[in-house]
Amino acid sequence: MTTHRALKDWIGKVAELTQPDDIYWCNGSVEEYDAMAEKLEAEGGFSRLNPETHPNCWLHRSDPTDVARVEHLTFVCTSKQEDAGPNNNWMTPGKARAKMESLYKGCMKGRTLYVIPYCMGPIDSPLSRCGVEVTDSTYVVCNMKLMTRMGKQALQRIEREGSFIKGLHSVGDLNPDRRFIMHFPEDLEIQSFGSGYGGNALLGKKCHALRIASYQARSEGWLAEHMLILGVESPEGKIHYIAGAFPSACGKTNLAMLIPPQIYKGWKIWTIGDDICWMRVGEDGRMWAINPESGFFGVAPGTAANTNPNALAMLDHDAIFTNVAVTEDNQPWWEGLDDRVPATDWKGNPYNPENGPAAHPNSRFTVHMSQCPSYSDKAEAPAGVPISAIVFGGRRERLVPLVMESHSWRHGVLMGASMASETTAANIDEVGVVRRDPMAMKPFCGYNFGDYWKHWMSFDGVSDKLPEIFHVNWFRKDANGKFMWPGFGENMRVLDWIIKRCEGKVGSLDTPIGNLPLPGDLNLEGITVPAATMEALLEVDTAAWREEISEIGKYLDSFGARTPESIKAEQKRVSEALTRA
Ligand code: SAT
Ligand code: MN
Repeated sequence: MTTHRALKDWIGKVAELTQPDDIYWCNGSVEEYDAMAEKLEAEGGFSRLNPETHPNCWLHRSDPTDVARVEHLTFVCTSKQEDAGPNNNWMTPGKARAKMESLYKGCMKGRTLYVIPYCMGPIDSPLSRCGVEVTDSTYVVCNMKLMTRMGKQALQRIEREGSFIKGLHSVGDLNPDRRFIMHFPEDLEIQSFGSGYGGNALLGKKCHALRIASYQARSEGWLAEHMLILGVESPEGKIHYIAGAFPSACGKTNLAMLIPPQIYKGWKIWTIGDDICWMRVGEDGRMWAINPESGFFGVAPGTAANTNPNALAMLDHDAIFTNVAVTEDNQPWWEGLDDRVPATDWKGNPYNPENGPAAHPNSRFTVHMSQCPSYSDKAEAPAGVPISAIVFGGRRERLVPLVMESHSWRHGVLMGASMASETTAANIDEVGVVRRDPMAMKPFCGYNFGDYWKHWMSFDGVSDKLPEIFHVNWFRKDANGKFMWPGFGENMRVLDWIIKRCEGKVGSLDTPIGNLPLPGDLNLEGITVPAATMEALLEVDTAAWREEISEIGKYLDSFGARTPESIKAEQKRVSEALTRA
């Protein structure tokens, strides 16, 4: 229980509405986690994986209709529709509350109501923020234990500080027609019903740390972003931290855990986070960042010894696997892992390739970040880490070069706002369609994108030590549909160039769309990318870019009066430069 009056009152009200059999306050201990996992096993929601090869690892099979975030059922409920913006689904707070109240009525009968106090960010960091998730899902409790600082210490901080985000979650009956993820940023509240999956149910993640936090960050002068954070250490021991925004399932986890190729002997990549980054300009004028999460909820398919050996190494003990396949001897398996043939698919049926992939394309692992071999204890630093570069990237088969540096902060904001990507299995919609995804925040910005760009622009000139902004694209394909750049560990070569630019050690080719590497400045030692391919990867197709910048202009304008003049001016500047080119 708690001494916090408002918290106690709220739990009382929720219990009255939802009618649980029991109320349980989570303390966050290891013993509690183990007991919860066993309880979930007894409920049929967990099964133990091979204890010899994967000690303390669990398999969860979700409802087959509940396998990804549901953007069409996700709402931002501000008093005024313009504040949510065209980038969000909107409902009046009154209507949304009434709808949710009718769904919550009696929904926890026969179930336990769990109270999960959690802290997003290091428990002693001034950048961290707390919340309380109420849920009837034992699976959510187990995941929240790995993904957040959960339990006693978080509750103590809440009691000390007073404020917290209220998150109410029930799996309901998992009926997709009775599924809603509602956000009330003005009241710092989240209500989720009808899904037990990932970002729909682990409310600390996208709902709190992105949608609600981005809203708070705007009024408090900081940034809550969909970014990984990594450190690049040189053989001399100097570390540069880089934050990178990529849409869901575009390789953030792989990049955050990159192992440098052979020729980068003595270099080391440190992982701070793989999904979310909270940043604030420090007294020294640099941008300081924390990862609000304490674990990884990563995409399993494609994770293998050659793509992400660090991830593989952290997944053989104390992990949760959701919707993966299993082998005959009960080990977790997914497409791309190795050439074994699984025995059972993600639905629990005997594996038959005619029924599609064995593991669901959005199947996931949940694991505490300390299990990652490249984990940096700077992830616990209350002050965070200073960011040298911000990198934006999408999944684009054509047009967008491998890497380019922005001309300025303002240009960098335009680059971020212009991001586009082919959609992935992380959302329930169609896969492979190009859509605009500014700063990879399309599904996650808790307010009008026009205001969001204005907020980003407001940092212009506040300090001369802000991060440099870059844009990358690992996903270019040739005429035969083959990837042109080797990617994965070889992306180190691009990070190397980015750092050299930050340190002013190399020049660049100034083009209307950004500064590109000069021939020879990208280190290609030890890989064979044909010269023509390299040229294509760094080519600026002026005619196609004129079209792209005009499309970008239209997209920015679609946010009407909320689009700031500063970003329109930047679009105009680039557009004119392209006309002259
Ligand atoms: O399901 S989550 O939102 O947690 C994962 C993702 O889409 O990035
Ligand atoms: Mn994500």
